[in-house]
Amino acid sequence: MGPRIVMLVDLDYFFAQCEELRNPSIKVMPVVVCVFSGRTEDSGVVSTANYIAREYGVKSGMPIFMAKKKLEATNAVFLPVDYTFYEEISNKVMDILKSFADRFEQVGIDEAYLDVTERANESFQKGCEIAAQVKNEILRLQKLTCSIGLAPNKLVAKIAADTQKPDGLTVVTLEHAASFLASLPVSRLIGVGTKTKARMQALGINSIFELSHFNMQRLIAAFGKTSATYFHNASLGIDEEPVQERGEASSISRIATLQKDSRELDFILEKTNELCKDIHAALTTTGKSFKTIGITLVTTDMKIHTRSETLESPTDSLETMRRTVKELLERFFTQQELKARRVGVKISNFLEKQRNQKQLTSFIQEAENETSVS
Ligand code: TTP
Ligand code: MG
Repeated sequence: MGPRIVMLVDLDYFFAQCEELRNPSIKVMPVVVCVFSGRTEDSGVVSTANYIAREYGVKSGMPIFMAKKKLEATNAVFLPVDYTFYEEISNKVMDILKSFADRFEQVGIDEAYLDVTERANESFQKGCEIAAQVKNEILRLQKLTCSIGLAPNKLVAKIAADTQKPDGLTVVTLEHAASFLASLPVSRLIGVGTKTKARMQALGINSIFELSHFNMQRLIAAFGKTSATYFHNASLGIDEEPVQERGEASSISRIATLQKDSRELDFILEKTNELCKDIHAALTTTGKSFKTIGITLVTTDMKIHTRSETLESPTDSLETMRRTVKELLERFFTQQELKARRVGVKISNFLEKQRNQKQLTSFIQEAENETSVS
């Protein structure tokens, strides 16, 4: 069985592109979509900007007054966010994407992973053709451009998609995954934020190549086993996270809002332990056991993050559920510097065994043997 074929589709400058759809005459101007806080006329931050505005240095998260300054000499348009409108368009695009996928996972308002392994007959060439069709259909039906990364897993697909924007299609095969990543800075890996990047720099690690060759014992000493293993595997382009359908029939989930935004593990665990207990009670009535445990975090920037772990064998243990949730949370907060606003837990049963598990496992072992020599 060949490697998986996974794509990440990310719509270009999404909120601003939606605004251009509504009013095509602004397409030739810098367009800045703003979250106005209402305190003063210009207080608030930039949500996103079109690529014309980006040429002037305007970015997501920048204060509006700063964006106005950068665009002073232009005919720039500043518009307030209209989530309802963007969501409507997002839903239509997601429906198109679903029709192209064996398995589909939406990860944000303008992003989704598609596993196309089966319909591409395990051929990367065919996968590329599907990716091109996806781009054509989104353009034809919704008049929107997107950027796609096509790769053997989610991790590489995401980085590939970010490489060429807007309107890009970047393909990275299994054989080229490690060399594709090697020259990139570590900050390109999901989970390496400003703090982790600085800690890696202090260890002399700047590029992903340097990370992949860094002594494993020292990496564990610096980041702990779970994160060190993640960083090491990620640096080699190894990632086994499946593309997960949301809302599967065989899943039980609970989500709750935290009393305050937080990244404090003990505080969050109090809430997730309660959720686990609820889920476990519901599970008991079904008489089933589960194999996959996932967490969902809505962070202060309103983005939705999910992480999951699939166990070797099914279980109905509350303790295992809680322990796995704790590990997933620990890993998430080592990789992200965001605070959580809402937390969720989900358990699910996977009927089919993940198709390429065996092959990837042997790839990991080979890769580790190679690097442990250095
Ligand atoms: P992104 O996909 O990160 O950004 P984008 O689509 O605007 O641009 P790109 O071409 O680089 O993909 O985010 C999707 C939408 O989420 C974006 O259009 C607006 C919103 N958003 C914010 O409101 N604040 C932020 O800080 C970011 C990063 C995004
Ligand atoms: Mg986008």
